Amino acid sequence: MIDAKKIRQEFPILNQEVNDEALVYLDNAATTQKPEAVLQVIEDYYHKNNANVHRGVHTLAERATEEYEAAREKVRSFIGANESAEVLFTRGTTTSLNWVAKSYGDQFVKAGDEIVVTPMEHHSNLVCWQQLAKRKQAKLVYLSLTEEGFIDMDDARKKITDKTAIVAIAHASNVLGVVNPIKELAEIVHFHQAVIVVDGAQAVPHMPVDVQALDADFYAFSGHKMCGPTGIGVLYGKRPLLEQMEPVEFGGEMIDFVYDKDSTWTQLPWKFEAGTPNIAGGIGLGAAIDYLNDIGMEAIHAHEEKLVSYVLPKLEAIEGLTIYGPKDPQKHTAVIAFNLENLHPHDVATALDMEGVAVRAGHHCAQPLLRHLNVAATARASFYFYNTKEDADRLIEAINATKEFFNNGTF
Ligand code: C6P
Repeated sequence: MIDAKKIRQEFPILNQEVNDEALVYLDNAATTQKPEAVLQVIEDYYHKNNANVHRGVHTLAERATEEYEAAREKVRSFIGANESAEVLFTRGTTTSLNWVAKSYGDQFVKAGDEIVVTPMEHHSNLVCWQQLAKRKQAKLVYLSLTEEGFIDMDDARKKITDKTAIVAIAHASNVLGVVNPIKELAEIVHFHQAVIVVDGAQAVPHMPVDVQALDADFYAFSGHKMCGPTGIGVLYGKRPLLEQMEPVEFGGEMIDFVYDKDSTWTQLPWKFEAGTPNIAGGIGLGAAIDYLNDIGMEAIHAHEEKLVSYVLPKLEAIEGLTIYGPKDPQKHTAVIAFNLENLHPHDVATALDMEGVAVRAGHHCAQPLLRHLNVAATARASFYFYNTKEDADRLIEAINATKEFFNNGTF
């Protein structure tokens, strides 16, 4: 069991006041905070080992390379990949998904093929497929959602066909708080000889993920949403697919031989990683994985489930508050999008900030989903393992104070 009160002491940023109130950070779906242990590893790297990787023979270059490649191995083990060659470091989920669309998509998708997505996709897992469909005269097909926001699997079975080339889908939604049945979908997708690309940005930080058990062909996520630094992310791909694919970027690090008119590529995973990589970022992500492993992903998941079971009914009990996504706490991740009747979510988020409670408001980079929900924007509270029951209480109190303020003009 997690002692969140103790754990949060390890996050220096959480120990501050905002607008004269103790900070309650509930914007973890946007980015998470970083524990001292991760900050220390990054600082140590720059203090002691900074050098370029894979090139030098001197001691610092060897140390930097060793640390960076050790981080790749940590990622491999964390997501259950078969080998570290299948783990590509990228700038984040967005870059990872763009690489698949640009490389695999441009090579293997043909005119008339279908690319299947859902209305709940983040723009990062949608716009690159729209662009690919345009480049290739392929068709974008949307799966239907149930009332509560789950994928309608009967519809999925009808829409994923022999015409399907790619199914691109979020593992967990950044708005609805649903987890999609990736393994079940992968079976359908593979029956039709297509590939499944999974956007794991909101899943990997919050639950144990095993890419082989899911049978995902590609799986993308970001370091900054799991206690790591910004500017580093991962694209997992099955070796036979990555082997066939052309790199997206060209330059140093990724070549084997450079002739006057043409070049050959080095082996996986470096074939895709042109230029000096985000070395400190990779090492920082490795440290974040060590940190999460020490706590345990099962324990993190269980703690978040407990928080949701505690806070969701309290939110539901607030008059005039609408929650988007499933009402059953067992089926809802720790991302809770909501609106207050007659109030703009930006006003709600600003009022909550005055109470020291940080939430996000807007379209959450999911405009098609918000159109589907028939709203222009929502407020969104998103919890992580360092959030406490008291944080949840502060959210409820702040929402009630917000209602009071807008109704009666006083806090
Ligand atoms: N969602 C949010 O507040 P990047 O920016 O590349 O690290 O991650 C993009 C991304 C992709 N997929 C999903 C499901 C996501 O939630 C995100 C990032 C943040 O919801 C910032 S918009």
